[in-house]
Amino acid sequence: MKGQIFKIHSDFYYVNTHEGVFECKVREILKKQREQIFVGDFAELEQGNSESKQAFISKIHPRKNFILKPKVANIDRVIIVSAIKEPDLNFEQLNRYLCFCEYYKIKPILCFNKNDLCQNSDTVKKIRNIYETLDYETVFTSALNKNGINELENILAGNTTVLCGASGVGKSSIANALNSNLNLKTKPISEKTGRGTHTTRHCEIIELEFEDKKTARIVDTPGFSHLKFDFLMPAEIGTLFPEIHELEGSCKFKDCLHISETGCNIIEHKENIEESRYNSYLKFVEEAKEYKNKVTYSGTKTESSSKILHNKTYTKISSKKRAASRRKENQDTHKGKYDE
Ligand SMILES: Nc1nc2c(ncn2[C@@H]2O[C@H](COP(=O)(O)OP(=O)(O)OP(=O)(O)O)[C@@H](O)[C@H]2O)c(=O)[nH]1
Ligand SMILES: [Mg+2]
Ligand SMILES: [Zn+2]
Repeated sequence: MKGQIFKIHSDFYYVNTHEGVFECKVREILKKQREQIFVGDFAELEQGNSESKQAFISKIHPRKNFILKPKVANIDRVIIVSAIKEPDLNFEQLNRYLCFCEYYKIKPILCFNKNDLCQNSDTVKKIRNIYETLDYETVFTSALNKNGINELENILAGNTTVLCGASGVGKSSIANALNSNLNLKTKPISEKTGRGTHTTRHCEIIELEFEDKKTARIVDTPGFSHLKFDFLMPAEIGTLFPEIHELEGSCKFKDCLHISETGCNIIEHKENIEESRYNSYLKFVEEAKEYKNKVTYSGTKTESSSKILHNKTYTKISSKKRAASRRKENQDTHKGKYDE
């Protein structure tokens, strides 16, 4: 019997099937293979007793796609939820989530929540100026007074969409605004730190049906703040910023990092790249440099170490070969834009 995992609580996996919901454990063999299991995975179930709603997961079907933070598989889009205020909008954090979507090739939608707290502010102008110019789809919402929730329904309809974003920005509140029967737990941000309190602890797929009978699936997730670009080479970071990527082909050096190199086309067109975007770019390049330092030239062909992160395996090979293969990959990265 096949089903889809919609919730994981410690050792228990909750699976939706044609015969209803099953509470499952995982077969030892899968655990031994160290197979990671994600919410959204399609699983093969073995039922011990035909009366019972308990079963074992014996196989995980190949994934269409996945993201690692939060761990979710087989999704159509990611909505990056930010609060315009309370907590203050963190542009670097937003760019991080955006670049992760670019990396995973999953279409991002930017949701700016709590717009009841502040309209037409400098922050809102800055948001419009940066992200609408870059052609990212944006929506302004208030989970509190339901402003923008209809527009959000239209964006969600027919898709499985993950709600990502820092703790306290209002992901669960938005889900509750989409369906008032949900009653997901929400909690005010801490007065002391001004940050969220990590209220949601698990990812969960939630089925929605709107008044016009359209349906959608969303995944509520815990807020994450520890995303780092410590698994890419520095020269790959530019591919994650569309406004940099479209210019970097004309830099004099193919491995140009667009920091202070001669003949850099990005530096030449600096006015085309918004300052906070460029600062985020520089920060991510620094993180990637730390990674590069870890996997520098080992000098032998016996590949002594490799690192499996995200869906890539990096092996210690000569920097010359690495540069060549990265170049090819950079060219490939934006071929299909998002795999929808
Ligand atoms: N004024 C206002 N407050 C909101 C809005 N959306 C959410 N909040 C409040 O913000 C706080 C945090 O909301 P949550 O929905 O718990 O945030 P979350 O993103 O799910 O947080 P985690 O589960 O910790 O990741 C709660 O007190 C909500 O009532 C909004 O649109 N306007
Ligand atoms: Mg929550
Ligand atoms: Zn350059």
